[in-house]
Amino acid sequence: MSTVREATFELLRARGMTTIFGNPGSTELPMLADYPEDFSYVLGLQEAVVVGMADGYAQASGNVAHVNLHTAPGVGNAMGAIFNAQANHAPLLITAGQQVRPVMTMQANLTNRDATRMPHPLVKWSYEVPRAEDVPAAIGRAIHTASLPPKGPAFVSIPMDDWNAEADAEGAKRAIERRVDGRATASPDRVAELAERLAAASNPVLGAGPDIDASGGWESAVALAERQRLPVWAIPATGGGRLGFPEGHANFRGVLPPAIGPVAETLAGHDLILVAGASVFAYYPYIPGDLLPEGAELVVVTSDPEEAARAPMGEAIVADVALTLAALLAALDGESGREAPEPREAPMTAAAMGVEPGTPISGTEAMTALASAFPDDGIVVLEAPSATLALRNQMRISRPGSYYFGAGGGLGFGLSSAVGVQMAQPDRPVVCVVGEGSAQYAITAFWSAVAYDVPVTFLVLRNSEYAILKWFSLAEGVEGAPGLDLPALDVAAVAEGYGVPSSRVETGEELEGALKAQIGSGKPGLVEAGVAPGMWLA
Ligand SMILES: Cc1ncc(C[n+]2csc(CCOP(=O)(O)OP(=O)(O)O)c2C)c(N)n1
Repeated sequence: MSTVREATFELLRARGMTTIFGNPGSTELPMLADYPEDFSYVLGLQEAVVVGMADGYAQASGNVAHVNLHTAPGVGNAMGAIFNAQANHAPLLITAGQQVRPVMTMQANLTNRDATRMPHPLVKWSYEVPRAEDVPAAIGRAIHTASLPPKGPAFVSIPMDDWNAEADAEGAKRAIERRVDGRATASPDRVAELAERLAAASNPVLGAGPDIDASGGWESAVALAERQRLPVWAIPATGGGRLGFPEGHANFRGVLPPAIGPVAETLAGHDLILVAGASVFAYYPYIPGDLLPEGAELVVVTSDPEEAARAPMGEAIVADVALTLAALLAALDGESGREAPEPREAPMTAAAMGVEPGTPISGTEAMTALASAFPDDGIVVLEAPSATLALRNQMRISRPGSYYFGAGGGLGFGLSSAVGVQMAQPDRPVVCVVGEGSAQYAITAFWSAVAYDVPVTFLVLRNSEYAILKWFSLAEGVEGAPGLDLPALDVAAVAEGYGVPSSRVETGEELEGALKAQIGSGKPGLVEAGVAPGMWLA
């Protein structure tokens, strides 16, 4: 005879899910009792950090990550991070504790009174088990749901008295043995038709989205661009949690602007716009204009039926992105006679742009220093809004799985997901580039990095303001908004308080030296750079 808890851990073990990210409360303790030795528990000190770490871990490992939250208030704290995980297509099993069944109806303290409704629009499935013996099957179902395209969070609320109940051995066995796969291929006719159109187009272009990387389609995207001589744009930074194409490749043109009119203007002259692995598009701010350049057709390949359905223009093929790119390559079978696009120029250094080294460090100089200290196998986790474009331009990241960005736009993803990414990729140095404002939303992630000896390099860009919001004020014609300055925010001191060794730098040279010393040191560490205010474009 085994308990529901034993059967559930057996199921998690069978799925390779032996790490649980959590912040425990009284309602979770029965689940955590007699915690098996082959499982690890990663404690986050606030639920946004718990989910953020799991988000990074899930994306960088490719597997479903398990998050365990405290009943209603824990789920409440986690909501912004769950919003991000949904936008990132991060597969998460989210379990939460619940009062014991006998006192739920009288709503005893800590009862999650409407457990399934609470996370509802942010998860693919939200469920509370009707009977204790259904827990393993419900958790199995949530794992399958999270891992099927579009990947995302699935939620199960579990009354705390369920864990010690007797398991339904047969039901649990069936749940453990099930296999569910979800990499759907596009119909061969549709692929053949798209291949014909691509071959016949006079000036086609590829828009590369995050699910190219997530689906393993990186090499196919490169081969397609090379053989078909396609210039390639990254989809707007607002919607791209990962890169879909090497940004140092000769065919790469840059990052599309995030607004309606400017996207069409940027792509003017192209007759066929093929977008892979993205929504079209995560526009922001609202700048009206044509959705597409005149005479252009757009076809997007996405594994997300919702992305396909809600797009305001063009055609969509709902299928696995990597498999579809590979099928398209096979159908094209050969090289196009079109001329190869002009190679993109190398990034201009601060010196070449005539920017004098100085204090505070200019954006370009800071990103040049980072690019120079960054190792070939490094991974960037980015949440420094006003530096996003300069970083993409200066670093030109060119390996798969090397860039993570909170596609939802909710701050707090940066620090926390960097810890999870590093745990999933222990052999690659992770550099988390974060604004001093953004750092505050997940500040306790520093503690987890130290507690679990996760050797992330944190680069904090201190410009003493919410620079991006000042830029938005200009774009929106807003004057006199309060709350956009951040004087005297000392992240290095706070990080030291959590045990992260920290240093402050005021010149580009110091920054490069400090980064080189810290990256690859095998320990978490922080460099805080005093940088120039304003939006950095290159
Ligand atoms: C959870 C959440 N709250 C508020 C915001 C709004 N917001 C967007 S950017 C930003 C400022 C970020 O400041 P900082 O990290 O210092 O970067 P900078 O703009 O100076 O580059 C804020 C508050 C948000 N995106 N997410």
